[in-house]
Amino acid sequence: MNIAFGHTNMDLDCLGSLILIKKLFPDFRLVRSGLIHPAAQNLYTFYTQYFDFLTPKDIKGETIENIIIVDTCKAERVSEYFACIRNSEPQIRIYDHHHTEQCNILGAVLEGGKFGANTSLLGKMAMERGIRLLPEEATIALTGIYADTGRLIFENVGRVDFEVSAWLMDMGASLKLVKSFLETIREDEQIQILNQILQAMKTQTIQGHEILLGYLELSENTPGLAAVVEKVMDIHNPDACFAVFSIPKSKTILLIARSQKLKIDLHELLHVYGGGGHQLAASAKISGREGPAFYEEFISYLEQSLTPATRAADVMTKNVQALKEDMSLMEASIFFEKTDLTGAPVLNAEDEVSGFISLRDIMKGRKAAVMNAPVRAYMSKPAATADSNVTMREIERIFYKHHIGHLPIVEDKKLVGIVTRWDYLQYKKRQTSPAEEA
Ligand SMILES: [Mn+2]
Repeated sequence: MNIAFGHTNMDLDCLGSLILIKKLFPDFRLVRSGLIHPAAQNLYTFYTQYFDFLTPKDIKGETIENIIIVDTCKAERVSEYFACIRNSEPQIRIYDHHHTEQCNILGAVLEGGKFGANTSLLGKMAMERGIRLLPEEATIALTGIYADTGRLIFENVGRVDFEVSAWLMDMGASLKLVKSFLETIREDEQIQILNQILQAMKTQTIQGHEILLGYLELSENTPGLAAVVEKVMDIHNPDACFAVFSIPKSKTILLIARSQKLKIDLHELLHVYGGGGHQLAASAKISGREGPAFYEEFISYLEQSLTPATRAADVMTKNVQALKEDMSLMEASIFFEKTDLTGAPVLNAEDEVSGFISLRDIMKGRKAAVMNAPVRAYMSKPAATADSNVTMREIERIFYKHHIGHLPIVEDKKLVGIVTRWDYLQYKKRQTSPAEEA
């Protein structure tokens, strides 16, 4: 007998992968986990018949020749199946997109790669082999891709995720159904917890990062807490969010974390608490601790462990060229032509930044035919400035508030640098995309 399965607590990407395994390897039977992730429950209920699952019990006593594992390469995440496989020495093949993880399933042949979703890895194979899908199967697979890629926007997304998604649309996938299966908050309980945690959350600046922190006691463990925390992220848009749920009855603490910056590496941070996940999303379960004491300890742990946020001094261009207030518009115009700049800070007689002049301001002077007028008369003033200690968050706010594209950086009233909109966008790109691996 040949069998295929995914990790325990099957999620949407796991189900998407399995439906494609069924098409790619028709002589393999799918085995279901005893646990279905709450986010996948709805899709599973509607489409069970398309998987034709066996349970781990069904394979007890069978001789297993071949095994395919999807969406994990960790032995501890497939132990429920192996507990039922005896008297067999099967060949094991793994299709897993967690390419940075170390495989610990002995003797297995691993096929992986950089895919936002595991379903995309198998979808690419199916696409290349010219396999056709039923619309329902295409919907299941596309839901898997959308779920694991945050609807094709996460940092792990690559071109191939889009290609496979387009192919699934051709196969008749329904975006309406995909959307309905992705609704993560649908239980009254979840909505209640969302309201409570929103009340409890407060923003704290730690090492220059805007951190949202919250503590909530629950009477029992409730499924779908991660989805609740993701909603909170959407609403508040902090650099990172840490929600501590305490269940006093069982002396358990659930710590759920989400980050928008690689500088706040959650995988690294939650490691000490035995947590799992990746850099931007992780969680940990802590047993035998009192909630309030743990929460307090965790905040001071964050204060000590977070890498300081990027500041103006880290990204600014130094040696900025500036203009003088009493220069004429004509001289300024020549300066812009020579330097290819579109704007520059203006200094007064004391060499302090007193305004900012752009090419557009000079055009106004040209229209009015007053090119002999001093820069002072056409510059915008006072110029928005900031010191070199301001964080990128604060710079973002200044840009939005004043609708400007250049921010002169000043120390002791003297110009020391400039941060442009371009610098800011480059920084934003960097903070969620890790450098390409060799
Ligand atoms: Mn996955």
